[in-house]
Amino acid sequence: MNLIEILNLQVFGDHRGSLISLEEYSECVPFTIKRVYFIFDTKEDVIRGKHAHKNLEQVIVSVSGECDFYVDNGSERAIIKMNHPSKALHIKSMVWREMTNFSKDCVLLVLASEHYDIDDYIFDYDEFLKMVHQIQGDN
Ligand code: T46
Repeated sequence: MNLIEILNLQVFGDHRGSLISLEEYSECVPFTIKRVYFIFDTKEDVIRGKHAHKNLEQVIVSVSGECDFYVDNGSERAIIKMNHPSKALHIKSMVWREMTNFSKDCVLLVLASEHYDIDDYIFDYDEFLKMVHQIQGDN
């Protein structure tokens, strides 16, 4: 399983400025968008996330400012600097995520494949690893 997909979004720019468009069922958003949320005004030294999702798929863009996005699928890990609106992350299910180093002006826009469901969250890292190994059949 790919740990994460980093997408380069097309920027429509002219003398007035720039525009990026995201459409469901496109190459960039390969699911129905059931929910949109944005994260802003995150305080310094805060770690957000610290969970994985059983089913949820998301496309995430830093539309302003920057932060670091740590991802871990149980066997691979990466830190992606989210520092431009044309850079999107497509995170599928069963990926542990943590977001840190938020700049004051950071706004993360998230397109989600499912409605909010607290039962879809895995908050315990050991439980996450156990589930990953069960899915891979190597427990
Ligand atoms: C994720 C990362 C990138 C809602 O009521 N509805 C929602 O759709 C969401 C996303 C959150 N909430 C409530 C639940 C909490 O009381 O908003 C509060 C903050 O959410 P949370 O602590 O989950 O925020 P993050 O930044 O840790 O995680 C969020 C998403 O929850 C998560 O799915 O992948 O952003």
